[in-house]
Amino acid sequence: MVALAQTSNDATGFIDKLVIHSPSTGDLLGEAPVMDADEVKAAVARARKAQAAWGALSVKERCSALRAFRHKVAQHADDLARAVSTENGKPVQEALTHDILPFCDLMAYFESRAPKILAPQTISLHLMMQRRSYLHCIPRGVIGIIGPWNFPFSIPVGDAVMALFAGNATVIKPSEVTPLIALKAKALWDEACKDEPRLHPDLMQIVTGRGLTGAAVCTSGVNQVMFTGSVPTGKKVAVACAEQLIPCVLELGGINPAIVTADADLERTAHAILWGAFANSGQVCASISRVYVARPLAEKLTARVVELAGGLVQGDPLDPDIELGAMTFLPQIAIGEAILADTIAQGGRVRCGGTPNGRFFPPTVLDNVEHGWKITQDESFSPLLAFIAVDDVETAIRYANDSDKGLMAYVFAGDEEQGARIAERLEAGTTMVNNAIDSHGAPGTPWQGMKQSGLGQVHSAQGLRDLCQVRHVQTRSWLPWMSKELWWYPYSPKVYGAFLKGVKALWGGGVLDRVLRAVGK
Ligand code: TXE
Repeated sequence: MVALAQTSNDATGFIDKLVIHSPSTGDLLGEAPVMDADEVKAAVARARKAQAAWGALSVKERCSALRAFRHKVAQHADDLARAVSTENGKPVQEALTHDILPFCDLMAYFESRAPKILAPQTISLHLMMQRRSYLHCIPRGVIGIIGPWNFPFSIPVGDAVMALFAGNATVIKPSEVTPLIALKAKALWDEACKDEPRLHPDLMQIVTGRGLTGAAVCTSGVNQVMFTGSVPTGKKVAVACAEQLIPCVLELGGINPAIVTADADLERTAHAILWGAFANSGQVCASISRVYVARPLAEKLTARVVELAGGLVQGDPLDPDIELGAMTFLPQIAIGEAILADTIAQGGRVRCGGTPNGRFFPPTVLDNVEHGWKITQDESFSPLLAFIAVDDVETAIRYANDSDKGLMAYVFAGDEEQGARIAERLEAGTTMVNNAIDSHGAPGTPWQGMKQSGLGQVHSAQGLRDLCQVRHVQTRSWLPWMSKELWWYPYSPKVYGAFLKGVKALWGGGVLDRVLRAVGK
């Protein structure tokens, strides 16, 4: 493996175009334009025009039409997986099983469930029980999607299809590091439109460029933004959306802890932590980066993970035997190296891995680490894994929660029920027990961050509804002959007195409480 020079997709020097090189070989892969604010606005206008007919279809019709796109993606799965692997540097098997497969499953999941999820919902009323209230879901319009480079297909295109199920049109701004795969997705979308007349090419727009193009998406008249990326950029997106008074969903990464109890199954825990830390070279917002392990198990577990890590094969990501590819984003290597150097300087011990070889960062396991060091506080987004031995579960929980991020957490416990009890106390959007990182692949579950890890959620029934305006309609269901409600004009001391009596009788601990007690409530 040779050390590769910085490629232009990491540089800011190209003003007029993005020039994309393979992270693993340095080969030129292609170019994409850098679009300005006017071009972004024009894309939003085209999308809005196409949305009118799309949003007017029933949810069921949209679901049946979108099938054509799922077919195209699944039929081109090999081609797409290779394209993701080539541009991003991840092993081709990961490209298939982390990007393409979950995307197809997400589509199939919402195709069958979206009609029910987006159907009008009746709200049972309380005091005003003579009324009938219901919620109905209306598409928001055009959804802007600003994507990252670590899952360059499944995140932006997955967010886009959810927006489409909800009846919106989409404008995707892919990461400047991996724009080509988004253009490939768009080509497949256009193909699907030829097979399915209810789909329109303009429902999916791709605007390529760097940060300024992303910023332009937020101010281009879109009705919502879905952003995946870093915390500082996420905050800029939130401010821009606040100024437009449009909602945004932010997915901003994490420094995800794992707690391992003394009775955890050593083999499963070691394999899960290995994969959870090193899949996609640790460039996953859900990666396991810090393990708080019960002291009696600490050496055994660390040694087993080190042994397994030593067997991982790193190299050409297109080779199906390869388990670790190249780092996608060159600056990430320096971030990882700085955190590694800091850990060593503080007394941490490198049990395997260490210095990167060009774009290839070996799986690196450290122990003798103390909670509070940089490696337990800063997102490395690289294949660094720290083991911290702890004396009791309470300390592990305290350390796990001592972070400004809260995306994912993990518990490994022999007793799954005890594991779930620990999980409930962890400050994370999702905590998995005896499993690692793949809950994003379960489309019915929410993907959401607490604290600095984000706002809102993607996936899940709620995530789909959040892509709609949820409107409330209220009608009268009984007492329709009443010419006015009791609290309308005119006001008088008599009416005031009657209401006062009612408040005391109903809620003052009298009649109502006696009735509720009598019926056991
Ligand atoms: O992110 P940015 P980058 C983390 C990881 C990495 C760091 C930086 O730690 O080191 O983020 O990566 C667009 N308005 N994650 O530079 O800058 C930009 O063009 C609107 C975690 O890639 O946040 C790109 O499309 N958009 C993450 C997207 O935002 C703007 C996955 C993300 O860029 C913009 C990747 C602006 N002002 C990196 N500026 C995860 N959560 O999984 C830039 N962009």
